[in-house]
Parts: sequence; structure tokens; C-alpha cells
Amino acid sequence: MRKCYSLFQFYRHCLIVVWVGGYSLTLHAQQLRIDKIEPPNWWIGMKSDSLQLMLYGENLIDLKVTCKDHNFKIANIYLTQNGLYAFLDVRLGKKLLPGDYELYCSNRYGETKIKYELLKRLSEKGRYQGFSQQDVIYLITPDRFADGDTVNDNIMEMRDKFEHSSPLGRHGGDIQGIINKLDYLHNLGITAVWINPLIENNMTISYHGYGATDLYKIDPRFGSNDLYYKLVEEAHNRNLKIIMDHVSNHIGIEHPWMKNLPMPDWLNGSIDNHQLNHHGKDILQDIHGDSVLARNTLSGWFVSEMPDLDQRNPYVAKYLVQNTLWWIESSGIDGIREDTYPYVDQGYLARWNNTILGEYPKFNIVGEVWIQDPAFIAPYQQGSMLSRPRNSHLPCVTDYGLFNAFGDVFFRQQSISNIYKCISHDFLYPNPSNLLTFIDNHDVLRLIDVVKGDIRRFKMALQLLLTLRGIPEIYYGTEIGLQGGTDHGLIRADFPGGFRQSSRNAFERSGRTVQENEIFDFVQNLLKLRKKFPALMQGEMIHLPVFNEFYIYFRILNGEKIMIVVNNKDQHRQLETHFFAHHFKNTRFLLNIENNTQIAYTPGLLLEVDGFEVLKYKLE
Ligand SMILES: [Ca+2]
Ligand SMILES: [Ca+2]
Repeated sequence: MRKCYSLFQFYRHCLIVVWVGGYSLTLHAQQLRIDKIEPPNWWIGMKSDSLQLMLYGENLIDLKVTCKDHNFKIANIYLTQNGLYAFLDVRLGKKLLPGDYELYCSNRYGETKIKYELLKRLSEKGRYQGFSQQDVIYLITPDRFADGDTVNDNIMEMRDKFEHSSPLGRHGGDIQGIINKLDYLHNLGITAVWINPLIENNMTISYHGYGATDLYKIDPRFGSNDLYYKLVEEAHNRNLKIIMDHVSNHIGIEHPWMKNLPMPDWLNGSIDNHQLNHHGKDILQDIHGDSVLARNTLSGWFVSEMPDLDQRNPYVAKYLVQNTLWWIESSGIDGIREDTYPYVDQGYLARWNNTILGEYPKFNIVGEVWIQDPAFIAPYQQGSMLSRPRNSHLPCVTDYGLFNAFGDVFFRQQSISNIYKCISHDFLYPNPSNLLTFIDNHDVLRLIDVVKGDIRRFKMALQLLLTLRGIPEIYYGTEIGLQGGTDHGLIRADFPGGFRQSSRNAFERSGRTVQENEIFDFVQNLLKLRKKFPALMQGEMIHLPVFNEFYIYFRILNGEKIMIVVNNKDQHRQLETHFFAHHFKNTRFLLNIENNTQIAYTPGLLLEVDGFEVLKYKLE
């Protein structure tokens, strides 16, 4: 594996090991000690010349830090009262070169030297690419997708042991497992992979990754930082993009900060005295909303195991911004999915987005806004006239409005006009093309369970997802109709064949059931159709009001016009086309893009549509 690393990555790995060793000093009581610096390195030539280093140690009271190179200028030092942390404001001069910079630290408890590394930035080519409607995103819960390295299944000194039989236990999936399946994903037709958080979660019941205990380290159960960089490189080699799942809102309660908080206002509240969150997200936009309850959504702890960071503290904000830039620059990822977006201080997030997009203009960020009404989601998108603060700078939001409409149609079996109504609210969004659309994900019922096993409606839902506007996301396993359950641990079921405990290998045709192969082929073909007919991905969308449970819409791009007809009834029917005949001006025939058959167009054409069928015609 290691031989696949770039020389640069290998070189950097060696240096970090040496330097961490360089920090160690003989330990005596009441001695100055510096254990760790974050960020662990930085780069020459970033947009901003300011860098804030967080030093962890002991007896840092009255610490003085100097650097002989005046281009590495330490402009300010902030020391915390407990003597355990120091924040250095550094100004990086234009003449700085990549290399090691020696920082001389001293106070009444002693003196020590530490080294800090500034790296040369890598070429942007093929990195930080962003994601768009031209992509199809595949969402992976890494503990449950594939175990590529059984040696890391249990790490002795870490909480949360390997417990494959338990739905809430760790199942052993990891980064190597994902690398091993990149060819499978490429073959399926996926173009981007969003992976639930991979950073260290030394917590109990934290296989999901949302309780960070080290914001600069990949969890050893998943691999290492270097293996993550390799994943991004291997994905890029296959024209697959990588989207990182990021959390600004909270950390895990076992984070070392919790034993000695850097500052009293590092968190909203404390372990002993904090509010639990009432999750009232609508209140945040409601002009009649109760301000105390609104404050609770922003400052209450998401759950009691997840301390809420106070991003209004400028040191917390700077830490999080730099941490995010560090991961992007280190790895070359293409986008971020930002967790629990409405729960975070919005002023901070606007600056966070703006800084990231200023550094990486092609990058894309999607905020998880789990509210069902588009009127309450839209204000979070960049350029909204409704947002507070005025510009969020957030390009993309999760389309929980459409998700809810899908639920109305496919779970609650209501009229398909719910989807029409939802999409007709797109005028609220500054950019409806940059919505992340989905029917299932790691938090909600799997699609096969939504449609209660009805394959025709399962296929209908996927066809809508993959031909309506937006950036579609497919949850791992949905491409074979994987079943889940109502419980989180079951929704995030093992992909069959990803684990040594699996009784069959559904990554391969021979290991799939007849129905699974039927669904796999169906999804693969749909993804091929999107590539063959770009109008399906990025065309202008025109839709007609639903009548008699027919939903008809067009995707139009550069003269390519595709008509999609959805029959939301369990019966074969004829569709009269005369009332939208204006769409067939100059149309000679309708080409069925799925089976390549043609129908000659004549005014008053009747189209034959099977029960729960979705027809896709190119107008020629
Ligand atoms: Ca493993
Ligand atoms: Ca919060």
C-alpha cells in the first residue's frame, strides 16, 4: 500500500514523526512542557497571511515565544488561565520558504524549542473540484460498507470495541474497504462519494463518527491520515470526487478539551450546566419566534454526549476554520457536507464558507438543513434575500423539502402533486440547481422500506430522483435495494459482502439475488442515461400541474428536450397529449431513451403508460 503514496506524502509523514519526537522533554513537576501544536503544519502561499497556532502543554504561564526568522512573525500570544494552552498569532511574511521554523519558548518554568513546518502547496489540478448537478453522490457509512483491514477492527486502548453482531456496535468497515470498492462504484456510474465522518471518535456507540475526540486525526479503526489522502488520490484517479462530512457544531464528550477547557466560553454551557436541545429549527426564521427557544437551538447540546462549541468565541472559530482548510489542503477533497447546519452560529458559518470558497473557488459545500418546508430551507442558501445574516455564503443545501414530498408519495401514498407543489416553490431558492436531493440517507428509512418492498414504486422513486433538478445522492446499498429497519443501527446495515461475516458478496453479480441484480442494472442504466443525455442532469426544467396522477416534466439543454411522464397509479393508462401539444412543435417522433423505440408524433397522440411507470422520451 505504502508504495502507492506520493513521495510528498511519504516525506511529510516522516517529518511529522520526527518533529513530534522533537517536542518531548524530560518531565519534571513545574516544568515548561509543550506536547502538541495545532494545526500540525501549514502552507506557504495561502490567501491569508495570518495563522493561529494552538499549543497544548503544561506550565505555559507567562510564556514567551520567538522565532529567529523575522518572516515568521509572532504578532501576539494569548495564554489561558489554566496554563495549559497558548494561542500564537503568526504573520507569515511573503518571503517565507517551505521548511522547518524553530520556535524558542521560555518562561520561569524553563525553556524549550519546537519546530513548525511550512509546506509548499500542491498543484490545484484535479483537486478541490466541487460537485454539481452533473454528479451523482454515493453516501457511505464507513463502519458498515466494507472492512478492508481486519487488523484495525479493535484498537485495544480505544473505547467502543468491535461488536459485529450489535446494530450499534463497531462492525469493522474502514477506508481500505472503500478504496477496495472504488472500481465497483465507478462501474455503477457514481461520480462522487460522501463519507460520514472519519475523524477520531474515542467514544462509546460512536461508529457513526459524529462525536469527534481529535479534529486532526482519522480514527485508527478507519485507517490513518495518510490512508485518507490515498483514498482521495485513488478516487480522483477514477474520476470520483470525495465529499468530507464535517461538524462545526459539536464535539464528542470524550474530547480531551473536556477535561481542561481552553476557555470558560469554549463551549455553550458546561458538562454540569448546559441546555439540552429542543431542536426547534423553524423558530430561527420565524419573525414571531421565541428568542429564548431560538437561542436553545443554537446553544443547546445536540445530545448530552455532544458538547456544543461556541463559535462566537473567536479562538474557537479560528480553530474550526483552520482545521477545515487544513483537511482540504492536506487531502485535496472536492466538497464538504456540513452537519447540523442551523444549530451553528450563522455569522461564524458565513465567514467559514466565505474563507473556504475564497481559497478554493471550485469547491462546493452542502449544509444539512433538516427542515421540511422549502420556505425555511431557502434562507440558508447563498444570495437569499431572506437570510439572516444577509449572506450565508453557503452554495448548496439539503433538499429536505423534496425528501418530505417523496415521503408523501412513496410512504404515505398520497398524490404525486406533493412533488409538483414542492418543486413549484423553487422560486424561494437563489439557486435550485444546487440542492442536494435524496430519498434516503443514514438517518432515515431506506427506500425499499419506504415503498414496503414494491419494486415498481422503488424504481419510480429513483427515476424521479435522477431526472428532477438538483444533485442526487444515493445511500449505499440502495443500488441493490438493501433493507434496513426503523432503528439507526439497522438503517446503517452492513453492505453484504463487505465483511468476513457476510454470507454472500453482493458487490458481485453472482452474490446478488435476482431482484438485487434487477435493481443494480436499473440504477446503472439510469446513471448511464444521465451521462448520455446531459439535459437529464443540468437541463432547464419545465413541469406541468399534476392531473389524474400524471406528473409530466421536461428537461431541456442545448436543443435536447427530454419529456418525463410519471404514472402514479397502479394501472395501465392512456395519456392524452393535446393539452400540452405546444411542447411538440417541430417534433416528428418521440424516442424512448430506455429501449430506443420510436413513436411517430401526430397531434392528439395517446401515450400508453403502465402502472407506476416512468417514461422518458427524447423529442426529435
Ligand atoms: Ca477494519
Ligand atoms: Ca450549536
